[in-house]
Amino acid sequence: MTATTELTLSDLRAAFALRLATLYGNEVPVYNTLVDVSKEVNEDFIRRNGADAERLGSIERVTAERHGAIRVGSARELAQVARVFAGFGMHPVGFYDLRDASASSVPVVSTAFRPIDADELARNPFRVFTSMLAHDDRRFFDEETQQQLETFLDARTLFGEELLGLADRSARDGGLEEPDASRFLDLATAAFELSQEPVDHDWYFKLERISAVAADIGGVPSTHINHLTPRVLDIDDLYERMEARGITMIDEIQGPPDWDGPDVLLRQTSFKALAEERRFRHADGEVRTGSLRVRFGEVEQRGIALTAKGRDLYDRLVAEVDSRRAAAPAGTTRVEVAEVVWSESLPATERELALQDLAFFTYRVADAAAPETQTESATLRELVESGALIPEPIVYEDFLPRSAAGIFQSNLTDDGSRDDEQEGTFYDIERLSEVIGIRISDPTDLYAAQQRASLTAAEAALDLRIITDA
Ligand code: OOG
Ligand code: NI
Repeated sequence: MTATTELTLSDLRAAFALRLATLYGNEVPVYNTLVDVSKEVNEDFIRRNGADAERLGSIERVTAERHGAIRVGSARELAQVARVFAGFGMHPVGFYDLRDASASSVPVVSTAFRPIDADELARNPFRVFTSMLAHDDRRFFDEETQQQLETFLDARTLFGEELLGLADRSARDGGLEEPDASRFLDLATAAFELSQEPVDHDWYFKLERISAVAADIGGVPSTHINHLTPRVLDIDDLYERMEARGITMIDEIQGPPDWDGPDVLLRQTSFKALAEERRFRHADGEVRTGSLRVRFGEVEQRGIALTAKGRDLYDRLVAEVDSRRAAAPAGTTRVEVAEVVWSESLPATERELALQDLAFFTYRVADAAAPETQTESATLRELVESGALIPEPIVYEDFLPRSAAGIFQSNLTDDGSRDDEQEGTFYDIERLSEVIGIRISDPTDLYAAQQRASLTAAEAALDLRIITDA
């Protein structure tokens, strides 16, 4: 009897992430520089900070960690890519409407496909930020352009039947055996490779005048990886090292500022898109080489997930920073104002973030925590302050709409055009769930469930009821 090797969903996901990295590194070599610098940053950070450095993820996980970004054109394409990702154990989480998060023309709505369970995330956290063109949104596309887009998008096939069939089988059976596993990986990776087919010049640039993002989605015959993002432990250090190598970064690091308290949510930055050669078919029928700037490099630093209450506070701080900056002397940066606002408004310790119900933690029962006196209940604060329960941060696995818009925008050479007098197409998490045919999870619900499960286990271990403010 021969033993068959089965690749589980997480094996397949890890292999998929590696294959995409090889593909993307060949297509955009500066990505490899970014990965090298990220490794140096992480190694130096561990050297400086010892065991504490791994509080938000082991060095193995952080070094291997990537998120990708892709863009599709229609509901049909989004539903299909969801099937492909399900074959890798990646499910839709979160809804991001970038049409309103951005002043320029970014006509997309997005979700992220990622593993959901804590142990699946620990095995391999690969996630893909996935945007769908809102091609029926009248603010961006008039009726004629909408129809042309529909015709163009309906005529292309991004994901073939064989790929979709293998993906469905992998999702159903929790993985695939060889040789199907390799075939699935080959087809899935190829689906995200940059097409060599010539681009219709006039159609592409008609869309580009409306939105460079729309052209990148609806002006080309297939989809491709837009970027792959490594994770670093010190994004300020990375930013400086990239600039020192002569690579132009966008003006600011997006998201929370560098400050003395714990890292929360997500900080991101990117370097500007580089010119890449593409072949264009012109109206005279001739194919000539030109260049496009659509793909860029991005890097991120992840922090602790915020509760709904913490997120409200974060959103208020973002607004506060904007209004104080408007009143500040010219030349004051967002980051300078943010450092001040943050130190005034947010607790500077993990413990207080936990006890004020601002951020998510799991709670571990301390080894020597057999309760001395038999009490029926205790508050979370008592248990944490006495050392009976040890909070451990839950890492933010998702994205931020304003940062995403900033990342999209930082790579647009002009603002495109939009007509805000028109009514936009309505999208929310429910509507996009219907498009995909799968319920999109709310990220806050996932973190809350993880925290709750740890408290329930602690209650059983300590044999008492834990009283929380939440
Ligand atoms: C996605 C931009 C957003 C992020 O990390 O927030 C993003 C795109 O450019 O397609 O990747
Ligand atoms: Ni990204």
